[in-house]
Amino acid sequence: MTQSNKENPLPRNRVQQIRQGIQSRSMKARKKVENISKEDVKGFFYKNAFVILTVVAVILGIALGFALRPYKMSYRDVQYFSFPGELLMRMLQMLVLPLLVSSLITGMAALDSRASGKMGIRAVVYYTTTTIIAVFIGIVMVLIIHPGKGGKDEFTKQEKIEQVSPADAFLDLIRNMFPPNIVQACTHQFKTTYGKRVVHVKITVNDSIFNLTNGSHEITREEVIPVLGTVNSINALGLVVFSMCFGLIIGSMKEQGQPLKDFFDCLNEAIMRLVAIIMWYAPVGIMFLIAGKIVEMDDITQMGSQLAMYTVTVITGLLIHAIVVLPTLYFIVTRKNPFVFIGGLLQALITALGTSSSSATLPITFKCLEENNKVDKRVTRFVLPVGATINMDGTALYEALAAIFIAQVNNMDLNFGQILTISITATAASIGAAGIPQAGLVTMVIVLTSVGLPTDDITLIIAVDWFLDRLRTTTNVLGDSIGAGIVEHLSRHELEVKDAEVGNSVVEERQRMEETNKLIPDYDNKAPDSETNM
Ligand code: 7O9
Repeated sequence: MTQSNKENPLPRNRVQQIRQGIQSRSMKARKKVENISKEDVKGFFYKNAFVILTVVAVILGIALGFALRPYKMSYRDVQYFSFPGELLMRMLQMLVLPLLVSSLITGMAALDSRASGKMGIRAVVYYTTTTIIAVFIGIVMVLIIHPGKGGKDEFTKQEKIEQVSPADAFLDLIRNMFPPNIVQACTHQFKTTYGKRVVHVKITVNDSIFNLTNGSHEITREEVIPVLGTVNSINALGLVVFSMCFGLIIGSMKEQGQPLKDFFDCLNEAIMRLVAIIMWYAPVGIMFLIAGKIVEMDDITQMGSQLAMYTVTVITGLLIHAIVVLPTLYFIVTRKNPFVFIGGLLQALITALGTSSSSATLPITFKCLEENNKVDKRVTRFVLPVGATINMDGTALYEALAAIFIAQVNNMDLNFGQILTISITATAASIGAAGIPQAGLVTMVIVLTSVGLPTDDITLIIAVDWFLDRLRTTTNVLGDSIGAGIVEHLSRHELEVKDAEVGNSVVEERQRMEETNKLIPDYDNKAPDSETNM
């Protein structure tokens, strides 16, 4: 056997065939490489210009930040230095209000109540599932890694944290859902503060034994009472509730509602074009935001080992959620490669990292999803603003994890019931964050008080909060975007049915008609029936 194989391993023509195959393949490959013209390279860079520029900006920002650290800039200088970054934040925030309102109204108006109801249920199921998974990951990570071992002897900072009553925060949330003045809702949120009231109490003393202090006395006592006030910040929850109802009604008004539909459609399109312009400035802004933060931060080498372990735990939890859970969920539902989808979102994710605000990132998230990932506009317009307001996976994971960490540093053992309470309050806190004024700390206080943990210990983790906030925000934005992809896939049948009935967007429709007109110069004279069917 072996001998015959050695003599004649393969017939001669087969060998030739293989040799030719290899030659032709290498020729093709060489041709392909030779054919990559300057235009192709240019095309690649042009198509991915934003992503490349943004990644370069992050690298430059980090390098610049660390290069400037030794100079120990004053607070004032750091503020001047970060000014270009501040400008980016202001520009993005400028667009959020008109974008939120116009996209929600058109998103709701484009669908009938049944289709939007189905889509809404899918979105809500997705939001709750991912938030619960996130909380679960946070709890498991903190229980496994146990970063709070050995008491809190390392910490010195202790400050007073403002106390809020969970009941008042909850009422504020509901109040904010129904703003009495829609113009005020664009600038203010309701917030309960606490005032003091002097109460006069009459006490009648009847001392019959010593007969010294007989008679009635009036005692004045101070009582803490809740006072309704406002704080300066956009009431996203109120605007979302109003815009959704308004859009739904316009949608059901048929022709009568058409002028308003066209108006908001046009407004939305105009804002998106402004976003396209601001995106050119984004890399510069991101670079200065990151560099400024690095210059400003405290010395990391002095961070206590517990705090370092805590940071590592949060990062691991967020990474598991963002790189394993969400992509797997996307793959299971759509059977498409989740990392291609995430690749299209890169710029939004980096902007979230730079700005640490998912609402400021919203305009870029829209652009990435609609243009790179080709997600249907009716879905993004509906799912993204709602997601930015109530879906915060990273925040939920973080709050549950932080609460248990604080219990660990206080050497408190939590039973199953307490852990369950923490998960429920952390989920609720992440959903309600946008409706609770100055949420960051307030929601944390609520989670801690729900199981009787000391709220002053929040100051222990404030030192690393600026950093972890950025990662949380990136996870939040990723969660919203993957949600849009999943909801689109699940709602494709309703969308197709709707497609057959009406066009997608007025502006697009008009563009499409103009293009058709260009292609067929005498369109008016002999437009076939089939082409006018839009
Ligand atoms: C993070 F819909 C919008 F875009 F108009 C909108 C506007 C405002 C949406 C949300 C908000 C808003 O106020 N959000 C908010 C979020 C308010 C308070 C706290 C948070 C939580 O923020 C996250 C965190 O700290 O974990 C994170 N920084 O996703 O922006």
